Amino acid sequence: MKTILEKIFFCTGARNHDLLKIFDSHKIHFEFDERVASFKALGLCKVSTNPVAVCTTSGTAVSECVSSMLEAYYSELPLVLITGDRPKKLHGTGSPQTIHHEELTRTCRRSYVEITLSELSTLDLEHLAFPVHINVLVDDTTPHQEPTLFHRDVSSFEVFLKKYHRPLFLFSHENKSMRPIIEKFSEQGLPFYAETLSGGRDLSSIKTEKKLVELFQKDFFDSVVRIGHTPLSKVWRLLERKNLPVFHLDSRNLPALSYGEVLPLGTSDLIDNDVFWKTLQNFPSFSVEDETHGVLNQLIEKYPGSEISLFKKLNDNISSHEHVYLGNSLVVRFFELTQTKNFKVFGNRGVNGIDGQLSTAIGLSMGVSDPVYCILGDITTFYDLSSLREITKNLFLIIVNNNGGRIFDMLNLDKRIILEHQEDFRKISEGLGLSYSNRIEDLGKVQVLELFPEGEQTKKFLLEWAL
Ligand SMILES: Cc1ncc(C[n+]2csc(CCOP(=O)(O)OP(=O)(O)O)c2C)c(N)n1
Repeated sequence: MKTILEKIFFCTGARNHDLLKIFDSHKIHFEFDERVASFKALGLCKVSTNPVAVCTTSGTAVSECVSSMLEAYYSELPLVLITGDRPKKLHGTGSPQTIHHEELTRTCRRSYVEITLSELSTLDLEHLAFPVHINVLVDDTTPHQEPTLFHRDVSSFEVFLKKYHRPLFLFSHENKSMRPIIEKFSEQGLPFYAETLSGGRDLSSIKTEKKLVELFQKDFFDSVVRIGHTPLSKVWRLLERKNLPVFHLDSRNLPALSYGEVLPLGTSDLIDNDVFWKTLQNFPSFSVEDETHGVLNQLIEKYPGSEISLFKKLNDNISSHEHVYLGNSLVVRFFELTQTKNFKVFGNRGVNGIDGQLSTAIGLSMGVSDPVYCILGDITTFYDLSSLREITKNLFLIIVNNNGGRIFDMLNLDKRIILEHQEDFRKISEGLGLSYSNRIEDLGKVQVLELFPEGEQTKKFLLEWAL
């Protein structure tokens, strides 16, 4: 950047990762909590001669900076909010972690610029009034695809299926469990993948995401029918590039991709819809051989200390039908990978923030009398630390402490954004009067159970699993 920045409070994320190379590395201060980072930046603004920046990934990471931007606006401080955004073509589609950044800061900025990554490197802030919001469209190069068609009539689903032979049926999640429709669908003799938040994970005929991705990459499927909100699975991200025909059955009327045909119907509309079920019954059945589950179990035995094996133990030790709240990042993925039981699964997958996860689980536990098992990563727990003051009696917090944001390790991103640490939650839990253990045998007996997977074993596991 042309303008000298006093410091850049860089909040870790995949979307803003590429912005790292633009900044003077001596001036970067890494953080994971955007609210904290942006207030630190605000504090520094008070005494520095140059503007101070906070840089975030997309989604709720941006809204977490609104309070400090408001303070900067009314105090006339030179705060610079730099946000990594998804490509323009995905705006307004409901695609993962994609929200309207521009709208969020309308009342707390004096200038706004929307630019590409290369434009950021030459940007001069001199003529811009502070606070300023710079929204960077990362990876805005992929060509635009066919516009999305929106339908009102279920017969369009019939028309779509007539064109294809091997559709992938993908059940993601809705605001209520999708289990009833998945149960009915499983009798149709068609392969499908049900994600953990769908409530029907244990019924899925395709057992692992690895198998799903393999089939997808071998062009086994010629189309996709998505039922529910924005999926979690890796195939969803691959689809954006692959351009396979997609039919979206989404009650929000969102494609969650830059293309596809959308029918704004949810499972409560579909469960008794004759045209929908007749279309499926008339479809020639086909099947998938899934051997990956055996491989998974072998690796779980081979690497008992790995994070995945630990999740398998959680699956085995939590009884069916219990409430489970899953944090974003690896937790939701590894839980899905090892899940074999019918749990009531919850999470915040609207925009996938790691903020407010423990509070959401506490709120949920206030509405039920049964136990709620809340599984979070260490960084996610740190983010919501003040919630630890008020853990409800029926909430059992399970922290999977792998010493940082290990998702970034898996994505092979700059190691600095993992924010590796050696801290644990024992003292803070006990200091707040919470019962604590690090033995899995104490699951359901203590309010805070902290588990420490063995990083080397996880690495070896994942290398052999090779997703
Ligand atoms: C509010 C917000 N800020 C940043 C991110 C980007 N982000 C996604 S995962 C992650 C790290 C999570 O670390 P941890 O909770 O330890 O889980 P692990 O990756 O180890 O499974 C971050 C910072 C986000 N999703 N939401």
